[in-house]
Amino acid sequence: MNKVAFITGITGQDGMYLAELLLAKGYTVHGLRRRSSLANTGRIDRIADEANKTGRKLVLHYGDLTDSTNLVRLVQDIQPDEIYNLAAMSHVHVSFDSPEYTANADGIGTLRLLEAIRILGLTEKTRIYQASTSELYGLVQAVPQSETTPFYPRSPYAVAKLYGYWITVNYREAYNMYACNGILFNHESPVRGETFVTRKITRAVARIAYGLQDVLALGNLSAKRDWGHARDYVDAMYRILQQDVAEDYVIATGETTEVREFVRLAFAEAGIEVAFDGQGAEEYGYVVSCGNPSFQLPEGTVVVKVDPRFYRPSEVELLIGDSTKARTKLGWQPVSSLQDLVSEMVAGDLEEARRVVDLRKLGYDVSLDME
Ligand code: NDP
Ligand code: GDR
Repeated sequence: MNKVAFITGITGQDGMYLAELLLAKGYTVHGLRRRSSLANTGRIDRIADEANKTGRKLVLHYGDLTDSTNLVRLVQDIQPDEIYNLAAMSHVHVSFDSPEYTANADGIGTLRLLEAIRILGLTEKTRIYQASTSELYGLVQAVPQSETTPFYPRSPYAVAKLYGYWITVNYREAYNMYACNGILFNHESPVRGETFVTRKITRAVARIAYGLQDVLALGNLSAKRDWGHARDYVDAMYRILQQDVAEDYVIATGETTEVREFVRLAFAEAGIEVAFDGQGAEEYGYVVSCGNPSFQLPEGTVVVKVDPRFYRPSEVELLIGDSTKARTKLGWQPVSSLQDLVSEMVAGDLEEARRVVDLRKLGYDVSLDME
């Protein structure tokens, strides 16, 4: 019998890659989608089409992590072997604006799913993966961060995820459930949400190169993140649920990079050399040379500036993960390097920008959404 998976957050970045992986492994995949006034299934439409053509099964259900009765009914109907709880209000900065909603969706939402499994008597059948995060480490206590490093969350998002982490551990211990946390460090891809810093950067690089945007406005350029590729990280999620014993794992590359350096790498990928000058809110990035003759960017053009609107009330300055446990026990390791990731993201955004330019040349009025 093929296994049945239920993915919350299937319309998000990780949901897309995970659905693709599980369908390829022969799973029947059910996903939770939210009702919205505009289409929100853009990331998985292609996968759903391919699944239909090849006779594989991908089923979407309306629902929300803030709605217990909906979740109980869905888990009852689906009878999943595995639940991947990826749904969350996942933007750290936005969580300062919506702290109560974030606690409800990201914290109590996890409890609602665990309770659905328990209420329905599925504790022996259904395994559950909780999307925990390196944001739990927050204010640096020690580096690199591993499964034993103390947590010190620094945002309403991270505090909500702290509840999700511990309630998952508690249900494992109290009810002998196969419930695990993957403590995943930042992972990105060409389908990363446009307001996370990597995608914001690669999209701006493409638009600036094609003359569609003047400048990239960023907040803290000195923050350091351990960035991997989402495709590699969903493979870890799958492996975490296939073990004999339920445990928690850190998933990371083990390398950390400043936001400023990511900017430099992304521009370089488009053939544009950028350097930085100035300090704090007065820092800026300018073009040193432009090796691509199609882009009109004279030396000295300012392409990056700091906008304090993007500073966070409390920041996480340094993340670098130690994933020795996952590498040893799960046989997991990342395939894509940071350079691979940057290349893939910039290539995707250059193509998108070029399409806009072409459409405008044909007389179409294409507007661009901006952060
Ligand atoms: P995204 O923001 O791309 O996707 C989030 C998903 O959750 C979307 O499908 C969204 O739906 C859905 N969602 C949001 N709120 C609700 C709700 N109340 N009820 C139901 N669904 C909801 O996140 P990622 O794919 O990047 O991340 C997946 C998970 O992993 C998240 O929980 C995130 O916090 C966590 N995480 C992510 C890391 C990363 O670097 N990407 C690192 C560590 C953890 P919609 O499309 O309608 O908005
Ligand atoms: P993060 O990712 O907060 O680590 O959470 P994000 O890409 O938003 O920020 C990374 C770092 O870049 C700095 N930064 C900016 N960030 C954004 N979004 N926009 C800016 O303009 C900007 N300028 C500088 C930030 O201050 C921060 O230090 C992500 C999410 O996917 C979470 O859901 C997940 O849990 C963690 O990664 C691991």
